[in-house]
Amino acid sequence: MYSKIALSIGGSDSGGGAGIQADLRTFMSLKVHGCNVITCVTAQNSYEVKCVEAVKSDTLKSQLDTLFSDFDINALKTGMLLNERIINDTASKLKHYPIPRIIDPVMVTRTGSRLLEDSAINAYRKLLLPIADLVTPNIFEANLLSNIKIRNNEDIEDSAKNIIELGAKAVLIKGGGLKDMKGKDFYLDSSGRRNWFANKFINTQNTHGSGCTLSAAICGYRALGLELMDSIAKAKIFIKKALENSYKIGSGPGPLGHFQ
Ligand code: PXL
Repeated sequence: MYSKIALSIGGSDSGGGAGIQADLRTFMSLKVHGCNVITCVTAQNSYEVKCVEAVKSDTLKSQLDTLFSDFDINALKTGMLLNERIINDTASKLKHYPIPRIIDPVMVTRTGSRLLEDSAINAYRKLLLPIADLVTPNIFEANLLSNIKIRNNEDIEDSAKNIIELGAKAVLIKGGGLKDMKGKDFYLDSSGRRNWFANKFINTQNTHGSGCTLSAAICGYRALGLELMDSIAKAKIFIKKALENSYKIGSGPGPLGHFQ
């Protein structure tokens, strides 16, 4: 019980449904101890991100140093990194920790709020993709990372190839942003292994934090020692159940039900 540790590096969602809070709920559900490094604080409810404040550079780096000097962390994921400075600070530390690194390149919420400054996209390409064991972009993020306009499943496969060429060891592009690709995610890795992971589509408006939850579940299963593709397959089952258990708490999209 709780012998493994996962770390989430990302933003705080005051609404409790996405970001660090979704990640910790996911880790707990998998019985993995969750550590967290806060990169920024958001003031948000179910329909808007009202304000965002970045954590200072020293505070960010100190959170990482303090954790790694004591805990034997088994896997980590990144979420909302907000700007180039935070990406720089994070990447300069992460490259020294040889544990599974899941990079969720969070850029925008489903309700359209920007969670990353435009100038930071190149920093993702240069600094984080080359040290990623897995990158988990949605369609919009894959578009921006690969400069490929994605309209169908062939475009998804081309975009994935491009992201691997940028140095990521593996990529999982989430198809949910396209009408015909709900619940279907494409996996490709640097050895050429490829797979379409498909879930039955769960029709709910309450999807706030689903991207965070998927990458956290993959990270949690990696922390437990599962291989990457097994971790993805299990995370897909986890997210299906969490969507079935999702609920509404405000006037916008509600959070997933992580307790299983
Ligand atoms: O789902 C992406 C995401 C990540 N991190 C934080 C968020 C969100 C979406 O709302 O608020 C803090």
